[in-house]
Amino acid sequence: MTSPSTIEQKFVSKPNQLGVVAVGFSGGQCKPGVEAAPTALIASGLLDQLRDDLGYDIHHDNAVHAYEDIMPASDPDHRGMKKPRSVSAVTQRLSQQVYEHAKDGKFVLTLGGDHSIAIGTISGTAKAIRERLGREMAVIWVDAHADINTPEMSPSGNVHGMPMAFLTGLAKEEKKDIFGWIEKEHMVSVRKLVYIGLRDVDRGEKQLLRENGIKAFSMHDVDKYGIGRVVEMALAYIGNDTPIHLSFDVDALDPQFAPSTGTPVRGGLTLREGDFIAECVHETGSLVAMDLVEVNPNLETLGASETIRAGCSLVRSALGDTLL
Ligand SMILES: [Mn+2]
Repeated sequence: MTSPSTIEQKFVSKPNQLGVVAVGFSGGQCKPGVEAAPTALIASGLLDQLRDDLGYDIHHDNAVHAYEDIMPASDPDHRGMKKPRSVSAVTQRLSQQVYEHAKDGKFVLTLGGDHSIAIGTISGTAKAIRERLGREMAVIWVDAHADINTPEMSPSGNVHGMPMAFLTGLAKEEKKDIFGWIEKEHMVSVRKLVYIGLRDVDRGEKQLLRENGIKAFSMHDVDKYGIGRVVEMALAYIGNDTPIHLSFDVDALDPQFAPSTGTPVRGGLTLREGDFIAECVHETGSLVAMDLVEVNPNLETLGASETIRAGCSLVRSALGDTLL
């Protein structure tokens, strides 16, 4: 029996239509395997559940995109960034794919892939929401990491640690084939960004968050206030008249619940706390898009299926599944 969400949706004109983009890309970091996540998530029944249990019409091209046709032949480091042209090309294409769904008034679900793909997803929804509704969108970034390093600040050079820097314009690049395609219309204001779950933030990032007054709830805040109050404060900060893009890195969850991910950090959210965030964001009626990233089914033989199950649960919760 299907039980669609009863929440009235404010910013998607076709609330029972779900655009899905499956991104099998791992070039924003160095560990192979994260490109296998969309196939694993879909094989475990995620899209069937969204259709059969939650009543969504799924718009998916039945492809897991690896974007091999647009990979540059040569991709030397630039400003310390690894594989800058590859990540740029993939995210530019992805931006267009997400934009097409969002422009049409559908929810957009993107299955990654490493977190660099958020450059594509968020730029795509931000542009579509500006055009369709004349509004700026907010981003809720649920993650152990802030992913807001500028190339010069980044200790690793992996672009999956930089997406929010490019999306807010804190990092800029002129070269069109290295994120120079990101225009104002693709960007998100630092005032519309909220973090939840942080616990492994680089020195430079801490300074950047402070200097720009970026709203961030770390695990310290979750411990202090409880997840209920944290989510309440996060949503109050965004306000109820702003479309929300939820970018969920599975490493926000404690490794106990999501062990199979590239950069696990102890002391994270429980699965229920993760689901709770997603449920509350759905309840706002303001959600327009969600990313699920950094599930890496190849890293842990034992923990892979658990991590995939956790990922599916987060997506279902964000799309309106309820416990009762
Ligand atoms: Mn991340």
